[in-house]
Amino acid sequence: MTQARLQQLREEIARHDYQYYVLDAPTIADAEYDRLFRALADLEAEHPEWVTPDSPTQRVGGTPASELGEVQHSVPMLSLGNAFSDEEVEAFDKRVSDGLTASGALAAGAAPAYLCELKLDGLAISLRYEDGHLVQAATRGNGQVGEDVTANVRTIRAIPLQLRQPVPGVVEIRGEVLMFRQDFERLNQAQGERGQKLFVNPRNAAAGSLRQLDARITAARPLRFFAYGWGQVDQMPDVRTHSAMLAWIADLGVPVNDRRRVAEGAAGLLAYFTEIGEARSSLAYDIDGVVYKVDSLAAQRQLGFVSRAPRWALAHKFAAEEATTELLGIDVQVGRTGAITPVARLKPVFVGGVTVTNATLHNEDEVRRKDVRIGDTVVVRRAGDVIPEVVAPVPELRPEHAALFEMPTACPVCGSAIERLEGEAIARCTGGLVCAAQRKQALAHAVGRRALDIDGLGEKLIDRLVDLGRLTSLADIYTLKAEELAGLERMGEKSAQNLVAAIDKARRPSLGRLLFALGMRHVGETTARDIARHFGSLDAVLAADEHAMMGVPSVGPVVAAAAVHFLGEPHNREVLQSLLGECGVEPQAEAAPAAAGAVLAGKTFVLTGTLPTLTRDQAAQRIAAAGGKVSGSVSRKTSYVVAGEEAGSKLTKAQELGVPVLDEAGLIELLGDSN
Ligand code: I6G
Repeated sequence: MTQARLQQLREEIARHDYQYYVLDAPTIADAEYDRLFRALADLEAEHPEWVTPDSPTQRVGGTPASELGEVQHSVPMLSLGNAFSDEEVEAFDKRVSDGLTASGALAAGAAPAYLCELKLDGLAISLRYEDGHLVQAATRGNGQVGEDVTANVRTIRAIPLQLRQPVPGVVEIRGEVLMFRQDFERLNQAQGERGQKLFVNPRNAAAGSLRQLDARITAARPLRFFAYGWGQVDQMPDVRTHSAMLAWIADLGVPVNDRRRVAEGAAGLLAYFTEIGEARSSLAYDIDGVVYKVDSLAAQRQLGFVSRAPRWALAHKFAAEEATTELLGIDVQVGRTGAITPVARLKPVFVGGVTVTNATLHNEDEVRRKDVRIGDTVVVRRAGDVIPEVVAPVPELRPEHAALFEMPTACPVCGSAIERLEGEAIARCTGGLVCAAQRKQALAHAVGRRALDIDGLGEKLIDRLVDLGRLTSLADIYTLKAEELAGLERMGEKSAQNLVAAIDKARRPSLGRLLFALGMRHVGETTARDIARHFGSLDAVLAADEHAMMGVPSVGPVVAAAAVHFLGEPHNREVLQSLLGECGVEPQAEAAPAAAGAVLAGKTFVLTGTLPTLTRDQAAQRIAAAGGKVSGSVSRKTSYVVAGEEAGSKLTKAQELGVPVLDEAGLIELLGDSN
């Protein structure tokens, strides 16, 4: 009776592991699972003679090893050919279809079927089951001989100690051990709290955890596993395709990632690659690409191998997002508002599809927190269009001469003092517009699309004109002449004339655009427009004190103080006077908001990702009810992209084109109380 109860508990626990790790659909709470586990452990403590190696209580083994032993793989663990471009994928598909068509295995003109899978960023291992029992686990090693990590792998709850169906003889299952991102964050948090070393990324954490000599340490690490293939299988099931074989492996109780799919021809492969690329940031784990495999096992056999890689499979990789390189120095950069950002000067490294030589270190505290030192080897990340950043140093590679970063006390551009106010993370140059760096960026902001919209006056040209001493304030822009511009490097006569025409057009900006162009702290595009509408004229704006400024519906005390302070500065007053005087700038009254119910008239929106409360249909209906249009694709004409979670390529495109991006709250604010 008690032994029957013991067997029942083991089966119940194995079933819940299967529900959780393979089906991703747990049916009991963690506390209930723990209760079953404790009941089994108690029963086994009473009857040690009934304990078997397959029991879930026996995942963590005895004494630590002195080293990891070697394992000869019965079937070599292969590597995969790589592709980084569409053309390489097309060439792979052509090789496959030509090969199969020539032998008659594929009808002429037909597209081969491929199984597409994720390329998980983990560690390849091989699990050996004999008569359904896990007997050995080994890393890939050099493909022929790997390291024996059986004791460690037994602690991974996603990996069954016993298969769900009895399979006689040997079954070797191959796949990837990895750590989910959230588990990695939690592990690093705990490591930090205990004063232990932090891991650089989930892959390193998984690799470090798996290669422990003491399996008790591995047991405390949240590792996962997904199978993608097999080695020796004594009794193959009756399957004809790779996809059916993976379904069989999942039936045995071993997790197989459910993002796999069968696709046809190069077009199908590239569509899968795009789809996974868009979903990548919302996956729970890191991937570094996708893998395509000819689905028919007979076709795989026919295609065979070239050196140690199958001709029937291809890894299509994303441009690497992380790489290591040497930190040559740390410079500081001055932003538009004087913010000082430490910037890493790097030995050039190819990462995320481009060569990176600089990466942000955000601020002084971040440099300290990450303990990054000049001379270190550092991990650099460039994900999508995000500015490259230094993730962490590699402490093992730290040279003796590695030096700490010191925040300079004077601005490297203008020599003014750098100060950091109490409670602020950011140090600032106190030079204001005396500082050429701040001036350049203030001018670039002023001529931007959402401000004065002066086409042809890009950052490089502004830098040049500031360096020449030709631009000292916004007013100077309006005195630029075609003759002097045409004399500049890479500036033809025609471009110079076009630029002067664009400057002339910018003599009649709306008052809101002019206020936004001034670059007052806390005054964004919408606030600038609200102030313009509220006061009606620049004179009225200039006459306003803080109290009057707070009469603008969207303006609170912080914004009011900043705006009134800025507009009261003698230097800023002078610039405004020049603009209105000799520069001939005539700000135009801000158009009234569209009639109620049509606040979004003339605006085009693109929706992407999942919004927190509105469905896409609801959001589209509300936009339409407010007079706006919803379009499916992003172009320069798009007024706003509304992005939620898992937003994909549309968001990237919006960022590339400089189209404003709103979240749901931003959309609701824009809708106001129109509907
Ligand atoms: O290293 C690999 C990662 C993923 C693989 C692989 C895979 O499929 C999803 N498949 C094979 C056949 C091999 N390596 C050799």
